[in-house]
Amino acid sequence: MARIVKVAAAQMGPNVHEATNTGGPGPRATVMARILALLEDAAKQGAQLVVFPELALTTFFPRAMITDAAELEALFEPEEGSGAGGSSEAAGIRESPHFKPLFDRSTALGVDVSIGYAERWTNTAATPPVTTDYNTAVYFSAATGSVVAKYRKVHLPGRTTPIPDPGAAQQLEKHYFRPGNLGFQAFRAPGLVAGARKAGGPEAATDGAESTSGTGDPIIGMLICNDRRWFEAWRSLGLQGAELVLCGYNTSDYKPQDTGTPAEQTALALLHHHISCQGGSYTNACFGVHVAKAGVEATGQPGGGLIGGTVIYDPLGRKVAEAMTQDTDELVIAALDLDMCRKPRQTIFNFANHRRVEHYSRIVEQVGLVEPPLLESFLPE
Ligand code: CDT
Repeated sequence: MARIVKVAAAQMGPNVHEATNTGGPGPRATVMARILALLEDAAKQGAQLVVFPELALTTFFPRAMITDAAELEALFEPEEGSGAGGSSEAAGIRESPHFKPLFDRSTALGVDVSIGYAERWTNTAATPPVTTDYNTAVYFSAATGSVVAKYRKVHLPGRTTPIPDPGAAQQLEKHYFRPGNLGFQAFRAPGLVAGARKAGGPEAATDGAESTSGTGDPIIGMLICNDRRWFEAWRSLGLQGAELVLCGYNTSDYKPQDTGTPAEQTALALLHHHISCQGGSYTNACFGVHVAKAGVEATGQPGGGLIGGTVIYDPLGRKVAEAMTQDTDELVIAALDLDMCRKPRQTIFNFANHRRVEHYSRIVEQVGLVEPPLLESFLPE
């Protein structure tokens, strides 16, 4: 039975905050109306899954230092529970007034959704309760009417304090968020393909991944923006057989403090984006769905512009489809045959046959760069 999933990458134009032009939530109702319009359009075109960008409900506020507590609070979705706050405790976001219209409509249309937002998690089991902010994405399954997976961004770029130059573009994710604590956990999305093998079913294989590979419900992983540049993240998902990697992003197009004209910097940012996405898909034999929030969110502010580049790559590293626009709401839709993941997994990227983990310890034991020692002296002439 063919395992084909029709996916829509829902690129979003800028979420402009007219009031402060810096970092507020933007007019939430307008943003949600755009998100719902993209969902409706995708459903009409037969999409089964719609992927939205990182921090889809708000502007990319880490470009500014926000000191007003109320303004900051309005950018976050509050959630709470007595554990780490993974998908099993995601009822809060399911019922959040900001998200409920989207999840209700997604359920009615039978279309899954993956979307990013700023999460304010309170662990109520701690005394006193502990609140932690994360840059988060959830996967909402229309078949179950619930959030079946949550991912918290692991690689937070930028700084904890602003660059002390008023002309510089800021990237303050390390100030606003803590690194994700849920790891790179792949999961299966129910109801996307017909005839998927189930655990304990009459025909279920008993001899491991080799024989069940490519027969169950689709295996999905989520990354958020900067994560796509880290091959450790991709491999963590690849090792779980992820067939579809979903990644929303906000990547600035120009920083005055960097070298090059705006056009040159934008071209380089797009090049690095595509290299990362293409390489991740190829070396892990998976599809990658990469979705931009794009365009100018904060006029006249350094770092106020974001690249487009919404794109879908296949397991051989080929572009399947990409956005025509660089700064507007636009759907990029493709039917993805998940069976394409199988051949490279049986050959060049057959991990079980070819990986040499005895030589990889440095990757997890060492964080920063350690060069070989300097040579003692010049080599003789
Ligand atoms: N949102 C996010 O992670 N943005 C970063 C900007 C880093 S500067 C190139 C990114 O990796 O795209």
